[in-house]
Amino acid sequence: MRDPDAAPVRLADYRPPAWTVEAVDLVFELDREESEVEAVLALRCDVPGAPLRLDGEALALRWLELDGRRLAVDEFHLTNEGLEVFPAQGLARCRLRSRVGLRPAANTRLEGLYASGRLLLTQCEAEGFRRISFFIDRPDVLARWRTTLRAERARYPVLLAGGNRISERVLEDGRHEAVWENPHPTPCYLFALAAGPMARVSKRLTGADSREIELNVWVEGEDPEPCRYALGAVERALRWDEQRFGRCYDLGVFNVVAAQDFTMGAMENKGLNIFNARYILADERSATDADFLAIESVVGHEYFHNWSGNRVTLRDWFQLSLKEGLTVFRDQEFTADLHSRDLKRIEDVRLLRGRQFAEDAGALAHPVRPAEYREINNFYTLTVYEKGAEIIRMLHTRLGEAAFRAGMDRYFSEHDGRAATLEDFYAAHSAASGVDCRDMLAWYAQAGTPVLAVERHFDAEHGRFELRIEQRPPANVPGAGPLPIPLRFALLDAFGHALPPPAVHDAEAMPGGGLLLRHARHVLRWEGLAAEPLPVLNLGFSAPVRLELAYTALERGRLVREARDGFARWDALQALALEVLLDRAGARPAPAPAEAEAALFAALGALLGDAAAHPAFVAECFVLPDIDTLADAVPVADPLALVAAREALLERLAETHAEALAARFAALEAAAGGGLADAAMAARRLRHALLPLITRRDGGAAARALFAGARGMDERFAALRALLHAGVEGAEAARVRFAAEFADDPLVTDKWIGLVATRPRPEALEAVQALMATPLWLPANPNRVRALLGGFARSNPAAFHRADGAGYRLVAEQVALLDAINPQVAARLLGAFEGLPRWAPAFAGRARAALAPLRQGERSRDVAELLARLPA
Ligand code: B3K
Ligand code: ZN
Repeated sequence: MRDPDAAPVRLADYRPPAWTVEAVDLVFELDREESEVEAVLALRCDVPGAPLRLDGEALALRWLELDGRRLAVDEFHLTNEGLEVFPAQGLARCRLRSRVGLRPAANTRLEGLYASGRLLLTQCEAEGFRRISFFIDRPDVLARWRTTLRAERARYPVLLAGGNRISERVLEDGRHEAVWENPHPTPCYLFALAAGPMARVSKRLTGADSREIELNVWVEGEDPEPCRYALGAVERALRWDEQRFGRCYDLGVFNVVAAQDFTMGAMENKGLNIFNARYILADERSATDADFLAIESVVGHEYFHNWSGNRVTLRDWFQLSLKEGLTVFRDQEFTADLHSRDLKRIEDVRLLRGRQFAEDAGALAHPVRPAEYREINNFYTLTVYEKGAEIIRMLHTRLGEAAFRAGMDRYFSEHDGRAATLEDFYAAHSAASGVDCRDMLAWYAQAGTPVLAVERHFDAEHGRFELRIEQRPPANVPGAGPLPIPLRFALLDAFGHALPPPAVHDAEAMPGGGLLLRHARHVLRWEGLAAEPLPVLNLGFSAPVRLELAYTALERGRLVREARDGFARWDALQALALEVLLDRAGARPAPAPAEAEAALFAALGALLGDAAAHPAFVAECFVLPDIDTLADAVPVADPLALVAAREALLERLAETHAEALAARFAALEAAAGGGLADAAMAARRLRHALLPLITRRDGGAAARALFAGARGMDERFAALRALLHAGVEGAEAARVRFAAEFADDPLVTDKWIGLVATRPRPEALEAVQALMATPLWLPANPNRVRALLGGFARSNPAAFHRADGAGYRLVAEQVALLDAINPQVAARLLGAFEGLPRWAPAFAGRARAALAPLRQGERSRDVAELLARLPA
């Protein structure tokens, strides 16, 4: 085990590798109890005289050979973290052969080689390969890979590794062998294998560059049909990347494997993606619409990594957002192009404002490119992913699609087969566009969300209108300087028409419209206006900032009705709801709360009655800001007061529009039965957004009827949620029936468990504890932990923040237990405390007390690092 107190890794200390691995030849003798790995590394020394050091953890070294000679024990030095080979020093090249033993079945960290069901799988990113073989485990060591897998044929009939399969044969004693070769220079974090009894769905196609490609999606067992939707998503992703980014697939086969035990969502290993089963397996009987959309998006994300991450990889882990932010941007565009751009933007901004802003303002805030880390796995965060994607989106907004595409082409061709930095990326874009956009790098260096405070001035006499914009540093990073902000905006005249851009300004015009603000202060001036216009700022959320601009309730109502794009209309509605909720919670007084509530209800009522309004858009409008978003909007939050205010507002909304809610729900019944077509999904989205409101008034009648007559999982699950969360008659009976029907499906079991954990009542805590005392509690299965404890800690503020502190204690105790099983899962859960510095003192005090015992025992590096950042 590495020392949790060891000095942090610093970006400033980066040095190119002294030794590199040019080629790797691996031979695995696979077995779930005891596997053996023989590795031959062709090594080259680039810094004459440098010692040869290899990373290695939890490996049972059998022997070492250097250039064909077995090494004596005094010829190398072995520690918990790796190996130094003394006779290699001074050599320009050498071949190191090692043999190690591994115990996959005992590997509950799910890092390195591990067992899941009857499968053997690997997970190497970020630093898992060192748990498979001694290696120079860093992303800037790119090698060519040959992997031989040998195993008992009956137990491991399918043997997959990265790259193309070049041979297979039957061995003696019931064993067989497959050999795979990956010709592209690839770092070890992208290595993968999968072995075991698996079935596949498959499709052959011809790439845009005429390459013949076989796509396979595999799952344990005999029935591959639930992989069919994912296979379609792979094909859509492949075609989209060809068309939108001109990127072709580069091997003869693309394999995807679904795993029931997987720490994250999925992993983009070269030619062999390994996925959490929840992002592969789906049919209408067992998956919701949100599941299908998430599958398509994650499949796209991992596929897109083949260029943004794999063909061009990272120089070091500090550059993580170079692949993650960029690839999130690419998957967001994929979904927007295939479905609805407005809706995708709304969803992404909701996540960003609810969760990333909170992360960036909390105890665990960090820059998109942190300056140091102890455990890199702690930095796979919303900040690195989602804020990272926003920075790429700002670049896209600034340059426009054509110049952005030219910059991407240049980046990919200049760095193909290499390890790159963020500087390389912005240099490629600057060179291709002729616009020096390297100033965007400042966004990566500074934590926190900048504020844009805007004042309006109208001089009626001269028809002059001014927007005075001040960029303020994030509250938690007081000294920060101004960042480049691409601002899109519009002014509406009295008739709702958009006015031309400002006549006078001191900012830089962007090709696609809008202005690039570079300074702390800007003034935009319009002349010759007949009446005061209504400005809409940060259109499409063109920059990830907090906008402070005071509107009256009437003006916000106008924006909901008159703004041009769906995002701006939704955003105005959210702002109205936020104002009402914060006022009602006593968190931030509104100038005219009754008017604001009236405007909110009027706008929602109008949307409900507007048969022409897109149902999915209306659904988004009915999803009011969540507690994270509310808490993030005030310097100190009382979570339970926010919960109460939100509950009360939903009650009044349900009452005010009772008839219209029921009418719209009924009117969409036929449309909602149309399978997976976008129109049917939209109808269900709206019906299921309205159902919880309807359930507040009808005692659960509509939800019970929907549950009984459900035409698929989306309806069935929406009905169950409405029933369970409201705790109405029939709720428990429905849960029991649902649980029994899907008892052998772990993913659907996670779904109902998640509902129990998120029931917005303090007693949800006892329900969670009760489940933990049953065989359904599987602490070594990350999906189950996330469903039960993740759902409780992150999505049930009413129970997590319980006034007796029991919610905090439950989570803290479980972090300690889970840390011994899977540190990444434990550390994720601990993240639920990130908001602690901004919780009202009574809550913060109880949370600190709950965390205190955790600070006593021995902890993983993952958990220790986060604990050190949470206030004691
Ligand atoms: N790159 C992986 C995440 C690996 C996480 C390691 N702790 C999945 C993804 O972002 O595509
Ligand atoms: Zn990714």
